[in-house]
Amino acid sequence: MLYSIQEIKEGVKKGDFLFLSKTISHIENQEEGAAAYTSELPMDKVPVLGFTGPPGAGKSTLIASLVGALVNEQKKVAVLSVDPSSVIHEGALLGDRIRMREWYLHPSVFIRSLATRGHLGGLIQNIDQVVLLLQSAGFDYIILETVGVGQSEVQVAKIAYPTVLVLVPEAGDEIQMMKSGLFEVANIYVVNKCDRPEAQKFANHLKQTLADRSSAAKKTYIVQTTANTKEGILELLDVIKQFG
Ligand SMILES: Nc1nc2c(ncn2[C@@H]2O[C@H](COP(=O)(O)OP(=O)(O)O)[C@@H](O)[C@H]2O)c(=O)[nH]1
Ligand SMILES: [Mg+2]
Repeated sequence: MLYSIQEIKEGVKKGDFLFLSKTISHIENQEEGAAAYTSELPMDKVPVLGFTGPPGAGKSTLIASLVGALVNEQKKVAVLSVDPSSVIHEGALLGDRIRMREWYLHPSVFIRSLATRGHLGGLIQNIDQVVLLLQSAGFDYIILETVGVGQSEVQVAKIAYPTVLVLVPEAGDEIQMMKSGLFEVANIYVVNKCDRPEAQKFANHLKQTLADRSSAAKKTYIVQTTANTKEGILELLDVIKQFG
């Protein structure tokens, strides 16, 4: 049974997680009438933070730590992870669940994954709508996690501001990112896994590369983190807040 626009307005205002989850399912499955769900929502200007980067870079770990810092500030946070629904990815999804485990039952944290089903047009429209819904549901921040492997992530990055590109000091990733176009759309560059020996060298190289590429108009930020020990997380949050 689909909801009426009135039910949506009331349910979203209450911010009930179960209701939000059901509503997102309707949107995700493109149920009849779901396209109109967000037509009368207030469109609050809630920041949408985008996290992208190669699989395994530590996006989920970083987000889990950041959520911790935000919850400490009494903030309410919604985390959306966008996953291409392929069999190989199920393992990663499970990994995300483990990484985010401590937040699954927290009353200030709403976590949800969206499958992309390889259908780009539908995907973007759906994400827009889900984000809009969440922006009306009383959250202080919405965090989007996408795997930075293709053009769809560049499009998702357009919804988010700032977009955080998570890189790791491993050969190949950097080159992959530069090719993907994500390098251009990112506002904040995170060098994660700074506990690795090559991290400083990688960060220096990244700084040089960005200095060579970026125009004077675009200020770039590089933050070094070790997500699993929460090192650099508060610094990252400070930088994110500058995009207010
Ligand atoms: N050594 C180290 N491992 C990390 C760090 N951040 C994340 N990891 C590990 O890297 C793996 C992938 O992390 P995950 O957050 O799932 O990456 P995602 O695919 O980008 O979301 C996990 O085993 C994490 O525990 C870090 O700063 N240092
Ligand atoms: Mg992840």
